[in-house]
Amino acid sequence: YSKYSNYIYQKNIENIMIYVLSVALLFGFAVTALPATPVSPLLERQACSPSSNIPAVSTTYLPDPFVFADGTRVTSVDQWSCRQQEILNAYQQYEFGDLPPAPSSLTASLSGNTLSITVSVSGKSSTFTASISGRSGSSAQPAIIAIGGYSIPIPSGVATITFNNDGFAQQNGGGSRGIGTFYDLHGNGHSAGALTAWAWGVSRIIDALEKLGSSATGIDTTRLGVTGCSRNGKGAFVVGALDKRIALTIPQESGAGGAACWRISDAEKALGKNIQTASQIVGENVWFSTRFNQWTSKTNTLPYDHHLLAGLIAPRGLYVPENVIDWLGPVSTTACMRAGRLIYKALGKQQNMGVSVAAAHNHCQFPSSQNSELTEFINYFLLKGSSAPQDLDKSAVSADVNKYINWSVPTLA
Ligand code: MCU
Repeated sequence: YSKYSNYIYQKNIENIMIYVLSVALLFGFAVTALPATPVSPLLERQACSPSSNIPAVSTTYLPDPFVFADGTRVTSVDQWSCRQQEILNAYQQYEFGDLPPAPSSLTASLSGNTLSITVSVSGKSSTFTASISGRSGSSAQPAIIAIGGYSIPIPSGVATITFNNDGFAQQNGGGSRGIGTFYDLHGNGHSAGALTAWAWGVSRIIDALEKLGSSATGIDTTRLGVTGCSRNGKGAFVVGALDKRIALTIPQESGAGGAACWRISDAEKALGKNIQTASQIVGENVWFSTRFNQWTSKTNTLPYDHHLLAGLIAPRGLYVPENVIDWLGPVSTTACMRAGRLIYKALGKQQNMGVSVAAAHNHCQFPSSQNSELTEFINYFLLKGSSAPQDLDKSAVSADVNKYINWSVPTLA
């Protein structure tokens, strides 16, 4: 018995020693295997932790871009980036629905001008395509991603990539919610409205281009623009806001849900204008999350407005061509985008955003009077010309931004 117990005792000691040794080894390994993470990004991440539950407010003024929901003021460019994350959270909470993260798997191939992208999300997989045109020459070119098509003149040297947004998320009246590739992947009850769904799809096009590389695609992904008109202009605006890889956003005649501010449009409606408002738009189509429905009759409670859609893009390139058609809300788009430009001003980059509300012309027929403005933006942001666009703030209607704001503009840069 004693021999046996001694044996067990010995074995126990051995086991304990093996255990201690392996823990020590594992620990040592783990310590040496730890990447030499620089402390600053970690601290930065800790420093920016915006709330994902932004409370409603009550103000007829466009909310102050430069104050966090907790009342802290934005005093630097870094803090602006953090405030942008908070604004993005608010947009998702009230209007867009959730923007899903990048998919777990993505494969891409290019055959002629057809880019095919297969994405998998939680075990579901789907393939969609985008068509590229206008590639020429041997070096990688900039490209403009066209949401459903484009109606601006695009110069040679700039390729176009057409995204079939309707196939990705339908926009065919109030009954078309939850249909298309996005909802096949994420479920037809997903909270994202069509604009957000499209933005997620365009991000996958950019992922695919990055993955294949510029020598295979002929596209330089550091010089991407996005455009679309009217409903697709709302889409272009949201794409630019949700993907920082877009260097130049050109939302054409986007009106309500794009360049117009909900509050100003409601005020204009109260003055008797035939203008599209939040209450009307949510019944017309499925551009937004159903989360937005409960706010449309009280837009003064939104903790953001669409000047902050421009703010999500700032200081990246943004050219906003609009039209004076009543339904688009020319006073609203003019004042709202002027408020957006104040954010660019605070960042010391006012010229990076141009507002141009042109005199009456057919909807989505880009007037030649705007050609030179567009050219300046494309030259600078996509063709890498050396001169920044001239300061651009033009409107065929008068709209005083100071009537709609009660905040001042800090100097952040
Ligand atoms: C300006 O964009 C929309 C507008 O929001 C809708 O109310 C209207 O039905 O269609 C416009 C549009 O997309 O025109 C092509």
